[in-house]
Amino acid sequence: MLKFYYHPSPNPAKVALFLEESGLPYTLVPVDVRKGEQHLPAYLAINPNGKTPALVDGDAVVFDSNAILLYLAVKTGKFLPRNVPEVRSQMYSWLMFVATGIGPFSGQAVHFRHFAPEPKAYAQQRYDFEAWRHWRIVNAHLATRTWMVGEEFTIVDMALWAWARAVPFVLGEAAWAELPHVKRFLDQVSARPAAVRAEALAEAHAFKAEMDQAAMDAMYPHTQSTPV
Ligand SMILES: N[C@@H](CCC(=O)N[C@@H](CS)C(=O)NCC(=O)O)C(=O)O
Repeated sequence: MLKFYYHPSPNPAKVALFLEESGLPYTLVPVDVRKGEQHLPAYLAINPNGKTPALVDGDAVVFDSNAILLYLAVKTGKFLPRNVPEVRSQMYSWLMFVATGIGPFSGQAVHFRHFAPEPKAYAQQRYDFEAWRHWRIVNAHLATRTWMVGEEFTIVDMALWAWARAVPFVLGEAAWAELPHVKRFLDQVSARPAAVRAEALAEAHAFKAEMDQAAMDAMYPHTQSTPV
């Protein structure tokens, strides 16, 4: 039985979608990052990066959401595009684009838009600019195609969907007017029954909702009221 270490936020959502799409049996293990559970020694033994998600499959331990997607796709043979170089090369490129561009820049844009203390104008402008730049690339890519790679729904779409859900929080409520193709993609994936089930996992546990000082300390340790 797979053990899926989960928090209701974008990177774990990618894995939740794969697990629900594939029907693989799994046990959900909540990791409440606003309570600091990502820093507990038992969790760090699974994911030394102290972030969610992680996956344990018998003796195999995988951390980092895109690594987990690749692991599960290779393990099951599901949600991979056609195995020809001109298609697989696109899969690796767009998967890493989401992993190293969409995710980190969107995450930092959220941090500076919603949580960082002043002064933050320069950092906010930089991450807002970069987040927009990445999302506009995706929007242009999706203008002429249904899915990110090839003709089928793949792990790249799962990775993108998880962050597309957060676009208004990342870029502001007006963002969809400028990203209509991303919105079409989001609606199409969100309508899949597995996506509905993946979203419902957020209710599986009473995760801490408040972003109070203790949560800030856990998630942004450099801001700690009592530095370690
Ligand atoms: N590169 C990692 C990033 C994981 C990550 O940032 N996870 C967030 C949730 S989306 C988290 O656990 N944050 C807790 C923290 O930063 O302390 C991945 O893709 O898995």
